[in-house]
Formats: sequence, structure tokens, C-alpha cells
Amino acid sequence: MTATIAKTTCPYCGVGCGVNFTVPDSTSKSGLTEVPPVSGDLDHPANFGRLCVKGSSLSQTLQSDDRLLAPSVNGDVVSWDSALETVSGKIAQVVKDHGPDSFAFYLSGQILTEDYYVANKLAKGFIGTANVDTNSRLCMASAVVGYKRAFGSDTVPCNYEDLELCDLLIMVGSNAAWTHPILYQRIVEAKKQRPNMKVVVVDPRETATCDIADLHLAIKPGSDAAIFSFLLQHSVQAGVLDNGFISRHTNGFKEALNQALESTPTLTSAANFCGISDEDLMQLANWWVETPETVTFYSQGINQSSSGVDKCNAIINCHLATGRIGKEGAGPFSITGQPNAMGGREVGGLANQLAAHMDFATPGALELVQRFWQAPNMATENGLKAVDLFQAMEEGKIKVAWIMSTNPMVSLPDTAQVRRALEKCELVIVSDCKAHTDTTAMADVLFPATGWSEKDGTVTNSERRISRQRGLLPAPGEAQHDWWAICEVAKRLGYQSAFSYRNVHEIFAEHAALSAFENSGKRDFDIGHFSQITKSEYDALTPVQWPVPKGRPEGTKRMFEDGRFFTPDKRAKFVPIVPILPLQEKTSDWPFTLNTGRVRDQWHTMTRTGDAALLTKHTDQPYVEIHPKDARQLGIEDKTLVRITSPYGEVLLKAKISRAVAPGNVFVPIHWTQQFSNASVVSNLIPQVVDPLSGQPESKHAQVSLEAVKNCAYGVVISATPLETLDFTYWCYVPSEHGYHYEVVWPVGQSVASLQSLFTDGHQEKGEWLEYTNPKTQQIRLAYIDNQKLALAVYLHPKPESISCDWLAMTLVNNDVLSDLERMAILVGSPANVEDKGEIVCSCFQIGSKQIEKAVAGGVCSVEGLGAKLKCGTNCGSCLPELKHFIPIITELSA
Ligand SMILES: Nc1nc2c(c(=O)[nH]1)N[C@H]1C(S)=C(S)[C@@H](COP(=O)(O)OP(=O)(O)OC[C@H]3O[C@@H](n4cnc5c(=O)[nH]c(N)nc54)[C@H](O)[C@@H]3O)O[C@H]1N2
Ligand SMILES: Nc1nc2c(c(=O)[nH]1)N[C@H]1C(S)=C(S)[C@@H](COP(=O)(O)OP(=O)(O)OC[C@H]3O[C@@H](n4cnc5c(=O)[nH]c(N)nc54)[C@H](O)[C@@H]3O)O[C@H]1N2
Ligand code: SF4
Ligand SMILES: [Mo]
Repeated sequence: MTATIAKTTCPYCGVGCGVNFTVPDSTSKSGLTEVPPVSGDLDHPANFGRLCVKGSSLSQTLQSDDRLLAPSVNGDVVSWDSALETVSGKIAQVVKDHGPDSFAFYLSGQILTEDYYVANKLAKGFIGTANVDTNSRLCMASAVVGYKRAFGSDTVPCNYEDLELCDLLIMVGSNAAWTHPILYQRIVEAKKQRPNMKVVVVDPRETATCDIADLHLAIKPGSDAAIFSFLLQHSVQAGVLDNGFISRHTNGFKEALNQALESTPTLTSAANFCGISDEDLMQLANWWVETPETVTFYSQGINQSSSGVDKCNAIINCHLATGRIGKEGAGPFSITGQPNAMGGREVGGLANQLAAHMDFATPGALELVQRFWQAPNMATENGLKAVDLFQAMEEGKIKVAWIMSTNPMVSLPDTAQVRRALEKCELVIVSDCKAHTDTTAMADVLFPATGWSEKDGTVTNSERRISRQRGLLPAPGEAQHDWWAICEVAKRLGYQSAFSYRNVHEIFAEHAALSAFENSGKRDFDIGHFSQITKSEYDALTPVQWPVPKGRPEGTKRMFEDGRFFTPDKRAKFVPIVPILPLQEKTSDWPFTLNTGRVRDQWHTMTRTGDAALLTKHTDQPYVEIHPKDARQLGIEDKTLVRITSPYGEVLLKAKISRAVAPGNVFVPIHWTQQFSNASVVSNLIPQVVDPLSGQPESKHAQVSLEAVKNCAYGVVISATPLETLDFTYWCYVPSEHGYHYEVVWPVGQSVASLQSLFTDGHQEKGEWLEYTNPKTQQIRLAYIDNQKLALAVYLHPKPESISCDWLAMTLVNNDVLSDLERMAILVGSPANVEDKGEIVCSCFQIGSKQIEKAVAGGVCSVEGLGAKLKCGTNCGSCLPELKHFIPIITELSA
């Protein structure tokens, strides 16, 4: 087989790493049985050849048994033509009967810029509604509004190099070690080269990112604004204002300063608001004062808040006051989460944007865009933001909703409300690559979409860098590109000429032309250089940072170097900020503050990473992280089942007892859906509380109560075939290389007979049961042997116990007749002659905690030494923070 190597871009986080993809020769495309592993693109300026474990596992996510392969209407597979007719017919009818606002798109920062562009154009210019919102509302909306208030435009000033060049890096509400791993590795490397570089982490939780922190401020949830309010007023006292910059390039400094003095008059007032010590806050303030090269790097701990926009501006205020912007190694840097969150912002794919960084309120913009598009039905004002959109749906105002590349049944707050909204909506269209998601389950029409490696277009990463995702593999089944489906609906609505693109590069060229149309430097987003791009140029496009106006093909590394902003008077604006805490208050009924976020090896709702067994090894089940003091008080033991309740719903999760969270706070990951577990969707608990300016939900803070679920028996089920009934108190499906692995919880008191009938119910019993019970310890261990081979193993204990499941799964596919020793080993639950690795720490090389402990006990005393001995940590580096914890701290005694 010959193969060509093509360059494309990772579809996960906003770092936007370049990926080398080995395309199998077309003559050997035999049902995609083997996709060679991907590697990092040495030439890509985001990653210079490195990939994290999610990126390097990409090829293992391409062969899913659950691809959505054909369009369907009301559960019946139909032709594309028929599905498109159904959709366009219904849109035409509701627009005629109820007006254009009865239709809505709910899009995603994971579709490509070209998909986004045509969706936005169809809705805002042709159907005539601005009800185009996206999951970026849950992600970047506050950062966008923060930038726009300060700069007059949604412009990220910095680039990745600034993170390496700065002398002080303040990481606020970011767990980049897990969420932007390659960027984090670049920071780690820079700090190694320049040990004087300081890193401060602001996060209520102790995270893997704290590993490189010189200072960790474990603040009270939601209290960040007070830190920056204090830094602003302290900058005056300490004499580090850049008065020249303030007077030449900004407005509103005095008002912002007065507010800061009123809100945080003293060090102690600010420290108390944040629940940290005066000394710690003063340490940050001293470094801030000493360090002109400061970058403040912020993410969802800032954005997902009922005052997220104010927090962004509190940060930006400090940078404007000290002139730390538009310079190497300095600036307020909001990092994007999704691979194309930035691209969505560029086309204007949010309900309160128009197009190409123009808003409805931008003078002249409406007429300009209308003229450019030759649009017959321009929307004239802002549409509904995500949460309002789903509320309007429940009220019956939105009658047709087209959801593309997002899973709102999992990711929007208050799942029960989202369910009611989708039930009420007359026609729910879901475009997805997967057949079974919590949202496809609610659809009337399913459109099968091409996914990463099949679809063609551009994405923009966190440093404004536009890169190509390339279509390299054939579309499976009848899957089609998202832009194609949108254009086909548009044509059936009568808009043939405006949507008759023959190739995706034509959409990109039009998008580029609109960005430059009557722009001449007025708008930040200008990629006019590409407005005539040909197919071959598009195919050869190399990564470039916007703006890329005509005559500047090399793009733009850093913004605002000349101190000119995009407000009418070209001056940046200070915004007076009053720090506030999360809106939901602690009460005796809801005494715990719930924080939510990501784990290292899973992506969002697991529709892709959940397919790679390797990626479930780091964290195989959802959990609730809880402080030992709270756990003790509530009688909760490690790994036992906990019920969490809020006024909106409940979930069941296993406890992870840890000092990483403060007493009174708990943390739950966002990833597990009903496809993977019966009751672990954390959005069930989150209220639809949003920031009044950005509409971004306060997904990081909800008030909940916790209780231990008593009288449980804990079990593991390993089966050769999927279980037909999942009649457990709790179950979690753990993807495995072989067979089907479930972690389960039952009520205590199960009998052997009842268990056996649970698993063989309705089947002819041909095989034999092996059985071990211990009445004293209440252990039950059963194995069903069919045709001399293991078909099912069930382990049940009164307390959670660890069972070596990888080995059992291997036994399922072992073709040899089982020996007596193996039968015995199955009942014991551990192999006689295979090393127990413990929990996997290094996913790339599958190195477990017990192997690492053994190496350390054998004398290895550094992370590098572990790498040399076991290879762990030597590929993507994502596990380096965890590896460090295995190395004993040796204090050198000087003579
Ligand atoms: N592995 C992995 N990586 C991802 C993703 C993924 O799903 N998996 N998703 C991508 C996406 S779309 C996004 S948006 C990014 C998100 O990237 P991050 O924002 O880094 O990730 P999160 O875990 O959501 O939240 C970050 C931190 O905010 C903290 N936090 C909570 N409340 C507060 C607060 O009040 N103040 C402060 N200062 N911190 C607080 C949490 O404890 C958490 O550690 O990750 C991207 N990268
Ligand atoms: N409580 C809480 N909630 C949160 C967050 C949090 O931190 N806490 N974070 C929020 C954030 S920042 C984000 S970004 C969201 C993410 O939440 P979602 O966007 O809901 O999560 P995904 O799993 O990424 O959903 C993407 C869907 O698109 C499908 N898909 C993938 N590629 C394509 C494609 O090319 N075309 C089409 N049509 N479909 C495709 C996938 O199979 C999947 O079903 O969650 C938000 N919700
Ligand atoms: S850091 Fe990892 S997930 Fe993010 S783009 Fe790079 S390889 Fe992909
Ligand atoms: Mo996100």
C-alpha cells in the first residue's frame, strides 16, 4: 500500500495543532479497516510537531459503529432529497404562517468557517431571522463582549509566543494542563528555559495546571473580579500606570479607578472578598508591579459566570492602565475552547452579531451586508441567545430548530428545560455524525454529517490563526458536508443563485470578500487577501493569522501595536467594575457549590473520544470530587455512590475524595451522557442563570445538596455482547478494546439466581455458570462460559473494589478453550501471571500507577528518569504534572 501524508488541523481544542495524516492509497480504501496513527506537523506554528494524547489518538476515533449514515424523518430512513424537501417545506410553511423568527439555527464552534458562513447568510439574509446562535454562547460569549466593550471589536490581541515571552503569566479559570495541553507544554518549556518567569494560577480548585504555579490563589468561587479591581487601584499607588498610553489611547480611566477604589479600597477588603490571605494577594500584586511583560490568560472560570463580561473587563482594565497590550509578552489573552470558536465569531454566527465582525447596530452595516449578499430578507435586529432561544422554543415561538454539531441535551444548563423545549418544537432537525446522542434522540429529522478527516474547510485557533482542515477520507454512507445540506435547503427555499457554490473554496472566497468589503481598515477582521482564492491556492493554504488584508499576505502576529483600537475615536475603553459573587446563593437546603469542567482525555459529550478505549483509561467514570471533611460529615466513602440534587434535577456519581476542592465545594466533569451512564449529566443540576450582557450561562456555579446512597452493592460486568437490560441503580459503560465493560451499582441483597436470570433472561441457556460466593464478605463472582469461552463475568462486592478489567476483556476474545487455571483466575478477578499496572497515568504508553510506584521504589527519582525507564511522559507530556506527584520530595541538606 502506498500512502500520502497530508496536513490538516486537530478538531479538538482551540490550540489548533497541525496534524500529519497518512491517507491510505485510494485503491486500498477497504472500509477503513486501518487508519495509520497521526503525528504532529513540525511546520505548524501552534504545535511544532507535538500532539497531546487526544490529538495523537485521532485515528482511533475514526471507525465508529455508531455513525449516522443516512437521513431519516420520524425514524424512517429516507433519501436526502425527501429529507431536504421535508425540511424546506416546513421552514417555508412556518415562515409564512408565523414569520421568520419561528425558525432557528443552533450551531457549534466545531463546524468549519464555511459551514458557519452559509448558515448565517441563509438565516440573516434570506429567511430573515437573526435566530442563529451557537454553543459558543456557553463558551466564549463573555470574552467576546468583554473585548468589544474595551476595544470596539472582538479582537484577541496576543499570540502564543507571548505566553513564552512573558515574565509573569496569570492563568485565571484555566486548567490548560488538561484543556490546552500543547500550549501548556510550551509554557512549561519556556519556564524551564527562563526559571525567573512566574506563573500564578487563579482557580478555586487545585488542578494539574497548578503544577507549574509559583502561586495558586484558591479563591472563593466567582470572586475573580476583586483581584483585578485591586490590581487596578494598586497600580496607581505603586506608580506603574502608563499615563502616556492612558491619555493618548484610552477613555474612562478615572471612572474605572474610582469604582475600583470603592469596591476594593484595601488589600484586605479584596483578599476577604476572594477568601484568600492578604499575603498571597500581595505577592501577586508585587509581581504585577514589577513585571511589564505580563499576560493574563483566561478561560471558562471567567467566562461561565453571571458576571463574566465584567470579569473580562476587570482584567482588560489592568492591562490598559499599565499599557501592557500590543507588545511582546503582554496582553489580556482569552483562550478559545473549540477548534473553530473563533471562526464562528468571524462570520458573525451569534444571534447578536450580523456578519464579518459587524453588528446590527454598527452604523451602515445592515445596508452594506444586504448589498453584498443581494439579500432579499435581511434580519434587522438581534436574535435570541441560546438560553432565551430554548425558552422561546418551550413557549412555542420557535417552531423549527436546526441543531448542528452540538449536543444541547448535555451541554445547555437545565436539561429538563431543554427536553421540554425540544418536545414542544414542531420540527427538530439534528445534523450529526453520530446516530445515538442525547440530542439525536430528540430529533424529528436526522442529517448525517461528514466529520473530521472527511470534511473540508478552515478553522481559526485562539491566536487568530486560520488553518485548513482537509477532507482526506471518503464520506461514509450518505453523509454530506454541513455546508452542502444548508445550501440544498436554501435552494429549495428559492435562493438558488446565492447558494450555488460548487466547491467549499468559493464560500471561503466570498467570506473573505465580505470581510474586506468597504472596509479599508475600519473593521479589524479583514482577510481580503483571499477574496479571489482559487481551488489550488485554497488546497495549498498554509496557517496564517488574521487580519490578512490585501497586500499583507503574511497576516498579523499581534494586534494594537500602534495603540489604535476599533472604537469610533480609536481609543480603548475602561469599564468600571463592581465585583459580584455567583447569583445562586448557598442556603441550608443547597449547601454545596457545584463547579464543573473537563478531564484530560475526554472531549465534551464523548461522541468522539468515547470511541477510543485508550482515552478512557485516565478517567473511566464520571465522579464528584469532594473534600474529605465534607465526605466524613456526610458518611461518604471514596468511590461510593452519591446523589447530588439541585432545584432542577439530580445525578448519581461516584465520590472522589480529594483535597483539590475546598470544603463546601464539589467538582463534577461535564462529559458523561445518557449514552454512557444512566444519571450523570451534570447539566441536570445547573440553572439557566446567565450574564445579562453576554447571555453566557453560569455553568461553573450551582448550588446543590449531597447525600450518600446507602445499601449499595458495587459491581463490574464484562460481557462479550452489549447488555440488553441495564436495570441497575447506577451504570456506566466504559469503552474497552474488547467486549463490553460496565461499572454498576445495585441495591444490596442480590441473590446468585436473580443475577443469573438478569443476564440470561429470555435466552436459551446453553453454557455453564461458574460461581463463587462468600457469605461473610458478601462477595459474588459469576462467570458464564459459552462454548468453552468466557461470555460474561459479573463481580459484586459490598464495597467498591478494583478488578483488572483489561485482562478480562482480553479473555473474552481468547479463542483457546479456558484452562482450569484461567477459570479460577476469572473468579479471583485477577490474572495469575500478568502484572497489575494500577490506574493508567500515561495514556500514550499505557503506564499505570503501580508500575510507576515500583520504578520509584527501585530508585528512580525524577520525571525524566521515569521517562527513560518506562517511556511515560515522553510523548505528549499531558501526564507530566501527574508523574511529578510520584517523585518523593528530597530536601538537600547543606553542610
Ligand atoms: N480535555 C479537554 N480539553 C478541552 C475540552 C474538553 O472537553 N476536554 N474542551 C475545550 C473547550 S470547548 C473549552 S471551552 C476549554 C475550556 O478550558 P478550561 O476553561 O481550562 O476548562 P474547564 O475545566 O472548563 O474550567 C477551567 C477551570 O475553571 C475553574 N473555575 C471554576 N470556577 C471558577 C472561578 O470562579 N474562578 C476561577 N478563576 N476559576 C474557576 C475550574 O475549577 C476549572 O479548573 O477546553 C477545551 N479543551
Ligand atoms: N456545566 C457545564 N456545561 C458546559 C460547559 C461547562 O464547563 N460546564 N462547557 C460548555 C462549553 S465551553 C462547550 S464548548 C459546550 C460543548 O458542548 P457540545 O457542543 O454540546 O458538545 P460536543 O460533544 O462537542 O457536541 C458536538 C456534537 O457534534 C457532532 N459533530 C462532530 N463533528 C461534527 C460535524 O462536523 N458536523 C456535525 N453536524 N456534527 C458534528 C458530535 O458527534 C457531537 O454530537 O459545553 C458547554 N456546557
Ligand atoms: S492540544 Fe491536543 S486537543 Fe488541542 S489541538 Fe493540540 S493536539 Fe488537539
Ligand atoms: Mo467551549
